[in-house]
Amino acid sequence: MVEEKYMTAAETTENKSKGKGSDYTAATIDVLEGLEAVRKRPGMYIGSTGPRGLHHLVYEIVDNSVDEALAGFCKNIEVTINEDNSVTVIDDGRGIPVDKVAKTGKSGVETVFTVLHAGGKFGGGVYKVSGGLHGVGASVVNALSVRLVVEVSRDNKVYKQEYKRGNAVGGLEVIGSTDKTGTKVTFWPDDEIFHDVNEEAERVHIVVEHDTLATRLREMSFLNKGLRITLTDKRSDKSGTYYYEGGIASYVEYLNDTRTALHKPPIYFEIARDEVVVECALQWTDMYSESIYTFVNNINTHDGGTHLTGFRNALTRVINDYARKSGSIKESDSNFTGEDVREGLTAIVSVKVPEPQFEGQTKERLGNREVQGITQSITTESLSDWLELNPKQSKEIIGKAIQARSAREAAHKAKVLVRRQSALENSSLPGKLADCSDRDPAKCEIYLVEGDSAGGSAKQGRNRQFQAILPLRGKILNVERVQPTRIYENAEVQAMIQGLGLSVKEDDENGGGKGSGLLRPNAENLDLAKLRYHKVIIMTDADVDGSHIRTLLLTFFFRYAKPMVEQGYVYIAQPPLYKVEKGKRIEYCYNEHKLEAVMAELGDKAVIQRFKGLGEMMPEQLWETTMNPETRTLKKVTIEDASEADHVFDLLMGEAVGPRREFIERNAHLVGNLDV
Ligand code: 28F
Repeated sequence: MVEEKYMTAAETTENKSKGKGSDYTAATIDVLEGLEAVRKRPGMYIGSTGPRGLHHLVYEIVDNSVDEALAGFCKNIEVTINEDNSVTVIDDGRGIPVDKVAKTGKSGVETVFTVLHAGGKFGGGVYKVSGGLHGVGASVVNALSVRLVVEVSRDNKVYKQEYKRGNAVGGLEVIGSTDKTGTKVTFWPDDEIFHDVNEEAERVHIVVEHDTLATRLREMSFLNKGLRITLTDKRSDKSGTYYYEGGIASYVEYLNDTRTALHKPPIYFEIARDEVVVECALQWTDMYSESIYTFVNNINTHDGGTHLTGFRNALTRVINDYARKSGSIKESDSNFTGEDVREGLTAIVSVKVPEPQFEGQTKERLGNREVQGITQSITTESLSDWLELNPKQSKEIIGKAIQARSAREAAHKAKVLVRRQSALENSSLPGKLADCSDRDPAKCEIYLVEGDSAGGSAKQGRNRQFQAILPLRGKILNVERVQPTRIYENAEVQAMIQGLGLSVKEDDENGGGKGSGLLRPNAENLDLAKLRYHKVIIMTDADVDGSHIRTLLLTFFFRYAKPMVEQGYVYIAQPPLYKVEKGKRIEYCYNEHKLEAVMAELGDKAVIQRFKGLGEMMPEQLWETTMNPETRTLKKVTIEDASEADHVFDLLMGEAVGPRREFIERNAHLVGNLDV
């Protein structure tokens, strides 16, 4: 079964950096061993040698420029993807120091580009993006580049040094004079390291993608207000400038641009305490889900941490206190839960911490205990002041929390969910689920198939030992726009919840009460131990309808079962688009590119069949091409950037027809094959 897998080229190529003979200082040996280690196991330093790892190289170099901005010396960063797929980054910071660094006996420039983690150890701004665990530093980029050229402008001179696969090919030379300061780096990623493996297990070269960089660079400019970042793609002449005076308040407005805000502008505050800077932007909308993104020194902490805990504690406390003090809720009324006050909230919490401690498997959770109290006290003071000063808008916000609380309590009282929960418990499975015979979830997979005809051929084509089929009728509920409790009323969603065995852990703090089983947006207490299949495979037609239902399903999983996506349980089946036949030869083509190649090979005598829908395929064809683990390709759904995914779904699901129409037209390829 082919899943996403990248070979580390270094495992296939002897490392060429080993020099022969001449004397090495300790530092030189350290450098050689460091660079060799990077080329031997690049995945250890940049995560993977696939597209994500390749883009990581760009982020490492840009992060060094952002460090200069954080230190207050850089205002502009230019990123260019050149025609030959090399990348150039230019900043107008102070320019990397050129004098000798005592520790390494090399110039500051050579230190930054040849000593591992140099960026972190050698000064620079107080809050280092690249200095953190996430920043492996520019030396890793250098080691994984077939060539790298750095030019430094400072002290009225332009200095230049060149490297090949991390090794300096000359000294730091003065090549000119200037009255500017700054640093310019161009690097050519080493395609011995970065390549993809396609269906035919052939190596295909991977290149930097404009849109991928644009998302991260836009986020960087939101996080660093006043920093101008331009991106130019010389291969397509696409270019964009990201510059937000409003910083994360503009970020919140960007995320909410397809929603109806309850107050304008977003609430914003930035306060420093004990060397920690807490910067927050909040805006409530008419949505039912919450979107809170947190950052430490510009690093996205997807798993939250002490800053998020402090923020959420303050939010719940302040909203409850204000609601009572302003008489919006009576003494006898119950308190709002955290979920109630966060319903419809979009917020960015961005803290700057001198010595951040990251925890968790992916090091994306902040551990510093002191930051919780600092964030909590700053948020309490700032939010209380804002509520006092904006009584009209505060009333809107409290009104939303009141709605959320009553919906939760109504659902709880109605016991609708408890009945549902007992139904789940005695596992009365939906009628149309064609279950598999194996009972071990780890071995089982379920196909969510659109329409009864495709469901029929999937049931016939499958291996009933470990493959279950759940046909889903037409457009399932658009979960984006309804009260969380109403999703259970939708037969399709309920069949899926029961079929998959989705439920929350008993003692959920959301006040749904014992055994409420309430599946709410952003459920963190999803009980994956009860999941009945460890592969949930979305199999829809390759047309716009199919991609719409796939997007609805993905929205449901993102909003109500995010851990399922994060832990890699959700997949998208890849049915073939064409069948090409010539004599005995049959070829299935999964994309236009492959079709062209096969047609070129077989010539125009070949007969092409375009599969418009899964239902057109014979059951054994469907098995052979799309369901047989030996021959199929499954695309694992990963959350590359929840905020982007959030935004994409919002555009697709939101009520703002204009932006959606424009988005679908601009991204037909994306919507057609939504892969986030
Ligand atoms: C396009 C990539 O890498 N910009 C950088 C600086 C500035 C300083 C610095 C960098 C000091 C001795 C290591 C300057 N003046 N853009 C970049 N701009 N690194 S990287 O210092 C790094 C250490 O060697 C800098 C005073 N302090 C720091």
